[in-house]
Amino acid sequence: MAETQVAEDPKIQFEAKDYKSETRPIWCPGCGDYSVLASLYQAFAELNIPPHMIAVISGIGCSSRLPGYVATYGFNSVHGRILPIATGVKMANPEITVVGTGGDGDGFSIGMGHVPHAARRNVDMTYIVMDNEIYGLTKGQLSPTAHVGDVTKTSVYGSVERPVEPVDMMINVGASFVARANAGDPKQLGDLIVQAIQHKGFAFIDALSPCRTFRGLDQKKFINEHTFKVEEEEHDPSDKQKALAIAAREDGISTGLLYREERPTYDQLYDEVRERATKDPVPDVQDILQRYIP
Ligand SMILES: Cc1ncc(C[n+]2csc(CCOP(=O)(O)OP(=O)(O)O)c2C)c(N)n1
Ligand code: SF4
Repeated sequence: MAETQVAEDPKIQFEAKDYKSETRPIWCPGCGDYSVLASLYQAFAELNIPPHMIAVISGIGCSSRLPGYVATYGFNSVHGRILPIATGVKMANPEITVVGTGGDGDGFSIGMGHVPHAARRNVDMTYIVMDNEIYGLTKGQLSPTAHVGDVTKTSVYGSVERPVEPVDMMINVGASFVARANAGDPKQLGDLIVQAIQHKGFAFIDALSPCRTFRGLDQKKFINEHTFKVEEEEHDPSDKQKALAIAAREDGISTGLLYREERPTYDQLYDEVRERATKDPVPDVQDILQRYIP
């Protein structure tokens, strides 16, 4: 299995600024996505991964602009298609550190069909959802992670829809690393991204990232006031039932590493298949055709 790549020359120590592209972010002032970007730079530097060994893949949305702001390989795909593209990149070159970054709408609405498959296959990648519970880029429509009663441009009398709970869902569909973070706490988020990239398998981080423009100041305040860290509760991330229980607690929003398990990754399993297949004799096409010719 491929190890996370570190700088080939041990004397080279990359710094956060080495991952900054020349494009300046155009997110609104106060958008939580700035913190996610800063934490990502920090995590890459801490792991000392050469920029040419990283691919950041996104869909469409404010949050999906992120690959343009990192000086690594990147791909800005169509709305909701982060995970199939990221899977392809990883399978084509398992040495690459693959990071998917996008919004809650991108991942859990139009892209939802891809989520369980990447998770159950245990594709070795990190998927960070910048969860603002709204569609930012298209100006404030209802997102699947919005709460019952939320007033948005498309739910003017309050949402009546039961929300998707990203963390519970990810544990249940087979993600082998599941975390939640307050984007406004770059230390916590940066540490979690480091652990997610080091994890061999599908690592998901629900980054609570306020949308200043369409959610106002209240969202940031709410996140800061209601989140608590699971480390403070001596949580055991290998216990699935406890992870689900702490994720569902109603007295606060748990953040930190909620669940982790070790199991073979998709590219590792495919390597084994490839090895077995190459040992088999190459079948003769004519022989095969003869079987179907009366
Ligand atoms: C196939 C398709 N459908 C719809 C759109 C319009 N669209 C672009 S971004 C977006 C939602 C963005 O919301 P989210 O993914 O939560 O990201 P945010 O902007 O909040 O970061 C939508 C519906 C599109 N670009 N392509
Ligand atoms: S609209 Fe919201 S999500 Fe988009 S850049 Fe502005 S604050 Fe961020």
